[in-house]
Amino acid sequence: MNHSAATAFDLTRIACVWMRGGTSKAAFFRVQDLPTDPKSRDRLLLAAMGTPDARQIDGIGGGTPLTTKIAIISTSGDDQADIDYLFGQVVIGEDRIDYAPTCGNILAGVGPYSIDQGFVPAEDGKTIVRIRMVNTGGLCEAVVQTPGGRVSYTGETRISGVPTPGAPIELGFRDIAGSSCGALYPTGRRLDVIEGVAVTCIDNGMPVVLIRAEDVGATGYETPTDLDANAEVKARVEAIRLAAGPLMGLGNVAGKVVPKMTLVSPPRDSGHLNTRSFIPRKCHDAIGVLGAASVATAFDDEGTVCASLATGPAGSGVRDISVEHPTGEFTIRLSGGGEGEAPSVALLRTARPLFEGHVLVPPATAA
Ligand code: NQM
Repeated sequence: MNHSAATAFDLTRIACVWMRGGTSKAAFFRVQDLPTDPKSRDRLLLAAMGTPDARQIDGIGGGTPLTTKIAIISTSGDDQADIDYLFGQVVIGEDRIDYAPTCGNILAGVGPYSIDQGFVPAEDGKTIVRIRMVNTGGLCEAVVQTPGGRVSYTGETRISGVPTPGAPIELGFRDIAGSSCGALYPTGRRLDVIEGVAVTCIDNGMPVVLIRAEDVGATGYETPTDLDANAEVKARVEAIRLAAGPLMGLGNVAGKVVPKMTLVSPPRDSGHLNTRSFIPRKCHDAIGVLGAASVATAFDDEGTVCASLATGPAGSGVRDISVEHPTGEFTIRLSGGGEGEAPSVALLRTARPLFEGHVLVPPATAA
């Protein structure tokens, strides 16, 4: 740990980069700058974010699940990866970090961060960073723009939910089916009835329960604010989630942030389906990356709750599934798969560092 001299002499300084990855934000740390003991590490990270205060007034956290995330980066010991990415979801209003899920949005920042920090040497043009998602064991190849051997963050790529364009970061995933549940369809079926409602439980990178919006009394086109305020819909969704958890092999999910819950409905624009996702107690302003991968996979398959929504692109070649969400759409590229096999997933994101320096915490929390 770096306890070097600071302007604020009685606070501990930890090197930190605050990054946007896709439509989320996280504090990025190098593993060597943090305590090795997980309890001490988490105490320090919670203090840095300012939690359990829900407003996070005494820390750098953003006060919402999408802006209170942590990424811990190290060199990988796995032959198939260059980098190990450990993700932490700070649970808003609580004194804990949930390491059960990974996060595909924050994953978009891992390639560029790893090059910037010297973990991976940059090529001239593009650099491929092979990332192991420690939380779930899945692998991802990130293609980062590195003209002249340096990461470029600027460009013309736009993603829904981010007002400014940036350099594209291509993410291609491997071995993500059953990431947390052990199987693509963890209940063994494409359709289950839980709490009297037809659902599809799927895990192609993220455990997700899909529900037709109308089946829980929603239209599926509400704003996230309206859904967050709708106690009846939220109670029905949470009851289904609590019952789905054990069926998906996730155990008691009362205190967990998985499975995510996605309401599906017919598309409104030119997409294939429309979504509203609870992550899991608050409605997402867009949709998670791996959440969208799981939703697209269910849409692409037969016999799921999506079957009645629309007809997807046919065939087993490359299919681009456009998932509509509250702030636009997210295209997920699927290839291969079928007959019980999960398709491969590829997609495009942008990311950039917003601030780099040191986060300061009271020394008692850094002991
Ligand atoms: O599903 C939010 C996000 C996420 C996770 C959440 C994500 C993913 O948008 O891979 O990106 O589902 O809690 O950051």
